[in-house]
Amino acid sequence: MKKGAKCRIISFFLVLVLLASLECMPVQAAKLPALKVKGTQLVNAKGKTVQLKGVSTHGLSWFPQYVNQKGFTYMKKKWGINAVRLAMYTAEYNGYCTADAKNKRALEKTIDKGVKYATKAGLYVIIDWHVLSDANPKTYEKQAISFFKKMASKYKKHTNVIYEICNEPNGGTSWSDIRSYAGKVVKAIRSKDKKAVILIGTPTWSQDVDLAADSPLTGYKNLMYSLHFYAGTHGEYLRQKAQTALDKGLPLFVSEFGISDASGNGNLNKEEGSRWMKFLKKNKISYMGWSLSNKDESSALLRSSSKKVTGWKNRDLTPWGKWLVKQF
Ligand code: IDC
Repeated sequence: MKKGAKCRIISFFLVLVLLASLECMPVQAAKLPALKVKGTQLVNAKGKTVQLKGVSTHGLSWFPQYVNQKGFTYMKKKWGINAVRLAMYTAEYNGYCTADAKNKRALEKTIDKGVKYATKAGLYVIIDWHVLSDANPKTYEKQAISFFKKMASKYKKHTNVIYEICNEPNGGTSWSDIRSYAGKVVKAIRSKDKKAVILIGTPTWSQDVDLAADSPLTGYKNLMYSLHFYAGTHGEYLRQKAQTALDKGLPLFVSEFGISDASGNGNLNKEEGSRWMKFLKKNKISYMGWSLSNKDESSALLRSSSKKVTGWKNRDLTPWGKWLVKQF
């Protein structure tokens, strides 16, 4: 082979390697201002209250197609959202801790893409360790520590990344178990990132915020506690719990909610939903609607007949989807 041809082949491969490594590198730090927790509120650098509003994906292994640049940018521009939540199940349906190494890599890749697309779209992005059938976050505590260390070291310069360390502890998991788990995971995140906002789940599917308020985690800044509700099932009694927690100074974040019943299906309760929205607005609590998917269930934002992954029109949205988009 001629020397020139050899050179061209080598340069071609060098360019390929360079492109591949660029693809793996985290994107430039976001231009979005870092948020802090002050009192019970999320605030910007000037101390002004910020209310994040957005949607949660369904499980990332189930519906990865909705993690795409056009979709994220569309929701920001047309729906007016300012945040997105990436829900990664830990146990069920190809969960991060139960499926094989290949699936784990695929999930991490989807998160990388999600953060990249959110950053480009100008959205805050929540990385959610979606504890559900595994009930007690201590079940996969070791895995959580190494996962969040990895994420925090990768995204420490991304001022738009928020960590949610356990979606919904349940099955009788006590606040003291969650508190002990949170102490370890928060420590792991803080060893890489001193400031990122961290959301901590609460007992009974992230409802018992009053228990967390009695003994919140101490020694760290920028922690918030998750409050989840589904208006078809949860009403005034849960708002009372939330009020109790707020009165004790606990910062709350609604990282997931719906207006169907708690199964994610059944009838919508719009009246109760409106009462919740009033409560969130009054207390400037951030909220993320479940779920950006076209699964055939009433908590999906998209109709099952719609195969679009961006550019949704009214006819692509379910009744819940239409209702939620009006709230943003
Ligand atoms: C539901 C999904 C449904 C799935 C089920 C079990 O909508 O398609 O089959 O999980 O994985 C939560 C959970 C969230 C639930 C949702 C509705 O955080 O994962 O999603 N929900 O049941 N807490 C209260 C309600």
